[in-house]
Amino acid sequence: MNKTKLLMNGRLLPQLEAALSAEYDLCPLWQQAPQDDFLEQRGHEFTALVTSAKTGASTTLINALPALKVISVFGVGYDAVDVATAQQRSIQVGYTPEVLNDCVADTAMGLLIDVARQFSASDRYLRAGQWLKAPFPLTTRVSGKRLGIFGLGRIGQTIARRASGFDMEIRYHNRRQNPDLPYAYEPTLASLAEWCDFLMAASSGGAETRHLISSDILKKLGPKSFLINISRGSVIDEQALIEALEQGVIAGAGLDVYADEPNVPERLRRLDNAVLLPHLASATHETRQAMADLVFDNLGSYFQTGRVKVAVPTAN
Ligand code: 8YV
Repeated sequence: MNKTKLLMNGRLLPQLEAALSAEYDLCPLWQQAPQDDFLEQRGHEFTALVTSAKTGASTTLINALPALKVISVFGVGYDAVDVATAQQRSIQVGYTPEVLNDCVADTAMGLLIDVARQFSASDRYLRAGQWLKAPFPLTTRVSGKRLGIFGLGRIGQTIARRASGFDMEIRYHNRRQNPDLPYAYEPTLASLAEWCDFLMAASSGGAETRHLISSDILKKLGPKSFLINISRGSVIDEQALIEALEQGVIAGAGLDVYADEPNVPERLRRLDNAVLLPHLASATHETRQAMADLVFDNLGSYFQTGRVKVAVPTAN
């Protein structure tokens, strides 16, 4: 029996690629040069597309696949996928929420503690032989402080539970208040920033949240407070953040995501009050395997039942 053709946009975990190619006739798009010609001639052959949160699926790609019925995304963020176009064409879009909540929340707390207590900076200090000359300067306490979470979804709530273990007081801002949550709601991002010692960006990316953390919000956060971002680089005005860090408008930032990954501006890399991780929040063996399994299962479920196992919500 002929295997179903599956178009792959960007590299995935080796074991996922192996599992997919055992089940499907897997076609790596990046190996087809020139891609435009390939899509024009053979785009109509594909009913299924597999991609990552990073590579996504653009409007152009979706439009070049007239028979497309299902997209399976490796990741919880689908801002790089044109979901509106896909859903208008009744294309099922599967993704991988929940399974990465713990590792992303662990990373969020790690960044928060690191930027406040300066573990990375003090590690550099020790290795440079500075401890032999003087003790490391005092840092900022974490326990009992105020944590403002922007975007109290599944990941935000997992972070909140961890922060409660540090006796932190928690408030949040979302597009809408959620009365089922045991945390106080701040009506605006500005009031949240003004209130908190640590502002945690845990919202989704995309046009709706682009640059919402602006120079004004950073001024509201203030010179003793910290910003942490485990969501998407697009949520923060990165230039404004660099200026705020350089000028002491805020105390520091812990970042896992950037405006133009993997390019991180030199000015940001020079700053000692920034902890910079290379977008690794979900990158553990266990979590990435769970994500890979769900990418595989979403496709399998579509071909068995006509529905992916976990579909992205309907676009507004
Ligand atoms: C991705 C992420 O796994 O899930 C997301 O949205 O940002 C990460 O967990 C990573 O970008 C690879 O696609």
